[in-house]
Amino acid sequence: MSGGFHNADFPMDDQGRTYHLMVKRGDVANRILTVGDTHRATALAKYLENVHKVEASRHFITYTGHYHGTPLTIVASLMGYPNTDFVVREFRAVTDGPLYFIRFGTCGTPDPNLRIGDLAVGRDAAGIIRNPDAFRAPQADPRAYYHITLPVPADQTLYNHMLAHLRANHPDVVPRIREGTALSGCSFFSSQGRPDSHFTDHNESMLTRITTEMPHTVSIEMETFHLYDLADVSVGHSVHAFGCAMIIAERSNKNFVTPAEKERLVTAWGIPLLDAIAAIPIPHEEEMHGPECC
Ligand code: R1P
Repeated sequence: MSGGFHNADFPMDDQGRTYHLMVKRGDVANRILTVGDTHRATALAKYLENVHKVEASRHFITYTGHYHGTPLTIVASLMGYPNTDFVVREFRAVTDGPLYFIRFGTCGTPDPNLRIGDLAVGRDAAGIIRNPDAFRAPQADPRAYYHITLPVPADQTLYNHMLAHLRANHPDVVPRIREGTALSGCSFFSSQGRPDSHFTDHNESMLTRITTEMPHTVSIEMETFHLYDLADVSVGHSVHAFGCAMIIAERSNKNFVTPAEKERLVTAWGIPLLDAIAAIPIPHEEEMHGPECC
């Protein structure tokens, strides 16, 4: 139990732990796999050795250990933009050197050619943000209810590394990798175009709008855009981001993954991704931390 937090701008306790994730220096490695679900994080953390677990009262769970000898963190980052923000900023505050965030999420796809089980990889990412003001003003343009941001590209070097590593070491999964735009809604429901008879969402045309305005969209989920956005504005570009998500929903025909298939996909994609993350080259890594790191 913490004795209290200091500094309202960036609260930390006497032991240097952050307010939301409860991580301190030494708790986080520079290579990070971020997943939305605690079960996914726990399932993949089984592949780490010498694991150190930090569980925060808000249910963020941070596992740090070694993956085939390489320090690596797996975090259950929960859902949406605010939780992504907590993870990236609080991890950044307790680490040195470049940080590499690989998001491995779940998503729906608007593309009728993509299938449950494919891995949608975000070459770039854009946000779909509900505009509350539009709901209180007379509107002629139905697009005013939701703003689709400009796309932010993935970190090119990291992107190339991840794809090259998967292609070279896991050729069996390569045919199911689908590259394109990752769209991140501010909600699971309204901004992703899911009908809800209990609310006036003005989102009936959202999927059509996406396929028309953003025809290269491979995924709709809730975090990748914010991850890319934050990486892009990180001082000195010290934060690097790559986002991918296993497709669990075919939005064009309403198919949804079975629990057994979802569980299978966690390791079918998770292991190749862990392999690729562990192989991310970090310049001057030894000098950065010394041999005692993590
Ligand atoms: C919604 O069900 C959640 O699942 C997707 C969305 O982005 C959102 O976080 O990703 P995760 O499975 O990684 O949480």
